[in-house]
Amino acid sequence: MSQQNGFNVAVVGATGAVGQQMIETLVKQNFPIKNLLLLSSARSAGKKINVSGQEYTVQEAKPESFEGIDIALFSAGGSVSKELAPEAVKRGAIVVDNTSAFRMDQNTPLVVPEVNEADLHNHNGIIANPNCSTIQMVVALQPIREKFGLKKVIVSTYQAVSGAGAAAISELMDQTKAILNNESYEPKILPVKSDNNHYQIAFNAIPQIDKFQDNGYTFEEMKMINETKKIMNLSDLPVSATCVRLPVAVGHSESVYFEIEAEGVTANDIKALLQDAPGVVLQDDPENQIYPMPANCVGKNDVFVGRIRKDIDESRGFHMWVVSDNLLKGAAWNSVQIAESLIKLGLVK
Ligand code: L14
Repeated sequence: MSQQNGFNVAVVGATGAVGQQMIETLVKQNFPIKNLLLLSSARSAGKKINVSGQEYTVQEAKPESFEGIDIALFSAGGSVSKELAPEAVKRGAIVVDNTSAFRMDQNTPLVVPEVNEADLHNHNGIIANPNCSTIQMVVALQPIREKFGLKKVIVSTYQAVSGAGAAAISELMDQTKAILNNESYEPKILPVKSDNNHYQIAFNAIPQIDKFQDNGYTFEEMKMINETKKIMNLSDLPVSATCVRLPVAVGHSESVYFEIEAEGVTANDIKALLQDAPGVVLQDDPENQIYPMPANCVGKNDVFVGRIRKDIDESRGFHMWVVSDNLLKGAAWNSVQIAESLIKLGLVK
């Protein structure tokens, strides 16, 4: 995969669940790459990765690695981004960072191209890729906000284990097998690897994603709340979230309640709007049992929306069900899409 007039691209965290999808997405999108550099922590350095029939050796990410790099996609954890993203920028690269390290930083745009592509113009070298659950929700909310105004959002999520990385997928698989075979197992990763207690995820539901904050919300919930306001540029929008982990490998689902400003809007009006919305696929036909499900969204870039209906009591309230591949639109595809936008807008040196 080498195009003479392409860009030198680095993927940091190349061996991770998201990094793997970043590489696949670059290939699938036929991204204009001159040279591809695969970077990781020292632990994974030396691994070989096949990209379009060519073998790459993963190298340890160091400040000097970014010499000559035009675009760096980071997904190796917040501490790696905090340390190395500024080093990459110093050496002339533009960074798309898929960790929470810079998302709420005032000088860093937080971008979902369908919602706020123009914010890319304000970048200072780093563009933050939002949290996976937030991305798919704002893609569905933005067209509604533009046409009818948005007054309030309350979301409950049903999130796949792959958000917590490749090790969490293995934990779900191995634990499920163990339980079915009447063998013992010891949860080590979920709900949060670095937290004190680990719980069974197979045949379970865990109401904790990321660590608890002092206000009783988890960090994942606060990410959804704060990032939604920033991406949509609605600092006063009331948003609340409850984030739950399910024994699903890939694909986040969300039950979203929202209230609009306009009066007299019907569920069909919302459906008509989402039918033509960028990045959205409407799957809403209750009569024929058509609605989005994670198993059907795996490997697809779109955000799938269905179950759109009016609240029974609140005339300006609606409910919808939003599903997307958390590793793609929630992570790798949104990052590559940001990189494509940067090129289109002439923002890559
Ligand atoms: O903030 O464990 O980008 O599913 C989103 C997925 C943090 C971890 C982020 C998970 C991540 C989260």
